[in-house]
Amino acid sequence: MKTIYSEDHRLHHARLELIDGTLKPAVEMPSRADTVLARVREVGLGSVDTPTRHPRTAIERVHAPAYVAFLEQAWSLWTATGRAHDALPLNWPIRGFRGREPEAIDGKLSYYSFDAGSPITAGTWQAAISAVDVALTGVDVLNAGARSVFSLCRPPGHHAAADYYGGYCFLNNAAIAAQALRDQGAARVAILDVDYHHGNGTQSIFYERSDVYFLSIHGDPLQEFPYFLGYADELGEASGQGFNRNYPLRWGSGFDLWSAALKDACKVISDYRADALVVSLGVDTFEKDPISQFKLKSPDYLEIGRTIAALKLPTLFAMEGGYAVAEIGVNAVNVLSGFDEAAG
Ligand code: SP5
Ligand code: ZN
Repeated sequence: MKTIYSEDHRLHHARLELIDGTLKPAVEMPSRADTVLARVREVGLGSVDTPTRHPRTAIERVHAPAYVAFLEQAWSLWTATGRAHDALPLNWPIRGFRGREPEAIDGKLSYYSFDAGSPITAGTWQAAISAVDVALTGVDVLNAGARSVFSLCRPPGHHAAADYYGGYCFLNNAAIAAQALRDQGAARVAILDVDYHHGNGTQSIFYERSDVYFLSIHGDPLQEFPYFLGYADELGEASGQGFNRNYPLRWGSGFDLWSAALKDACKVISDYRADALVVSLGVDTFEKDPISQFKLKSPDYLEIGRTIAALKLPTLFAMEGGYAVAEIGVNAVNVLSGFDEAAG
């Protein structure tokens, strides 16, 4: 399968993130994508292509224009107040607060985010739109007739909703790709999110729609970030009732429980008769992931790829999380190799 990759991911390079009550070197770092790309080349997965620029309208099919404009301007507004280090919000409008957008950049950061662990840097906007181009070029490859494509997106996207960022995500690459597939002819699209964390952004974007079915296997929100979404009883609302599925699993879960969830999810996707599949491919389910609590082993990722291939759908893999940098390449590419092997 072809890989789509842009060097522009490097422009997003956060120094520190707030985690565990302290500022630590950011785990979502450029070397993650380098390791995955190196492994793609090492195993000879297929050609590596540069993305083409796509119009901003494709982003605004998913994200609020005011939010996109905020992301574009955030760094210049932040530095205009005399700061040269990465930007982080500090507080949020919890119960009883007003929901009005502030004028001050510090207030805007709060207004458009849900966590203090996702720094905005000088190059975040450029990197984020390049990741969207990586995803949308993947859509072009599928529409040209390919069985599958790997969009090596960075920064990741699945925590980003229509008008807020968080969880290291700014623009929702997978959601934008799914919407583009719909706009270019697919009647029904399924998004299967296998990242360790719940894809709260993607879920919220499609929660009231029946044309995009979102399914996610992830750490139980009672125990794990993002805590406030991802329960099994979230089944969609309005027209989207019955078109959302969550598989929360407890800390310590291994591939037995995980693969049972995957098989159920694949049955749901098959019954939905999707025309195309987007996989939010996070490999932070790995046993040695530094911020996660599942116990998947490297060979398990081959099996995940084979199982997904059995759906026999045009499939776009969009890179999400995975922070065990030494193994992220082997694990992510194992999914793709397992898919290719089974797809023939
Ligand atoms: C795309 C993606 O995988 N985003 C993940 C963002 C997670 N950020 C916060 C994680 C906080 C979890 N607490 C870890 C405690 C480790 N001792
Ligand atoms: Zn994750």
